[in-house]
Amino acid sequence: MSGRAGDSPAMRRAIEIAQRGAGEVEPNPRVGAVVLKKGKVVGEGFHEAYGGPHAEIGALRKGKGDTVVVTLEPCSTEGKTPPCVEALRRAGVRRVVWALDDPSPANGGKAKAALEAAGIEVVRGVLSKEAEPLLRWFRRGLSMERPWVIAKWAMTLDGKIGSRDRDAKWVSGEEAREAVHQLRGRCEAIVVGVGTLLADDPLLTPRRKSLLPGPPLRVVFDSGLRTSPEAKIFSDKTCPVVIATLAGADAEREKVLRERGAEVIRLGTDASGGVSVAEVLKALWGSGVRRLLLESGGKLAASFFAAGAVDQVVAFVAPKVAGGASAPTPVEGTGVSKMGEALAAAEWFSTKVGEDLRLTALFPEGTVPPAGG
Ligand code: AOF
Ligand code: ZN
Repeated sequence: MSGRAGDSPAMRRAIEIAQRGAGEVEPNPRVGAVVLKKGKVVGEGFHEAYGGPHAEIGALRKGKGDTVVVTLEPCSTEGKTPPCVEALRRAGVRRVVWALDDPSPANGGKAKAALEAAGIEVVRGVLSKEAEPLLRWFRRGLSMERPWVIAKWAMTLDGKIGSRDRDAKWVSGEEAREAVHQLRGRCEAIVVGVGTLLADDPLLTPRRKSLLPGPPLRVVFDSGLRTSPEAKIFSDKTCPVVIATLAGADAEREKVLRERGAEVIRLGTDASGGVSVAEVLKALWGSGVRRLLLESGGKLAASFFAAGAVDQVVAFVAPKVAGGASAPTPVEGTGVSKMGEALAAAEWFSTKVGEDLRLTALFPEGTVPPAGG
């Protein structure tokens, strides 16, 4: 039941490597794990991607030992991956040490009894204060009862998502576009507005193997049911199409789109007369969508920001300048009147993807423009 001298240094290391999942795992927790054999580190792992293997599994793949030190209580139920408690037992681990109990109703407080029943010693609460920031966005995700929303765009160095003629093929390079396919495979829904659908006619499927059990939903915000029955999205039957429209939309057009395989849902309006972002998110949450990728133009993105519904931005920045006062930008709408009112990220980081920069920002709950602005 008691801690050992090596537990704290190993936990410090687990906390450090857990942070490498930042921007990749939300709203899942950032989790790091270290495997010890007779006090020596033989394996390390972290939760690398939403839907991907958990930290303990990655660490045990690197090396087998007698003790696993992990930042979070291991999961004991089957999620997107099999339960870690079971994997720890099968790996012959004798002691499991963790910092924080899992705050989720599914897994919280269940591991201790399960591990002890298998004869495994459990130590809880090691460096819990230091590990707490790893759960910041996870706790937020658990409390908000709507999907985690990632707004993604590709822009030029001068902040344009297309030319003055709205030509957007291509702003970013091939590697960045590849990264977007990967991101699509790590979200349960991909969202666009009908404007983007008509202009670009995207397929919106992940062209890479997904980490998730099912295909993502493709969701179109379309208040006037302008979606063309000939749109490319209907040529792929593997990812369902959901069209979110308003109560008064044309019944005949709905029938045509249904015949093409779409599910049409009728919802209320937001302040600007479009389909309510909050209502769409509520409906998608009800169908099990936990993480959503918004690939819209600036108008719909502005509606999401105005609804306080953007948790993360993934922006690819290409080293080129398009210019043009009328060229489209990622977030339109009214915007703030004073720079001091701009929505500030709580965390952000950058990586190089091919020629482009990938910027990831995580946002506290907040709106653009601020309420009444
Ligand atoms: C662990 N180790 O590395 C993580 C855990 O979305 P899923 O199916 O991957 O499951 C996520 C749930 O598992 C999450 O809600 C949390 O309870 C736990 N996360 N658990 O043992 C990990 N990421
Ligand atoms: Zn797990």
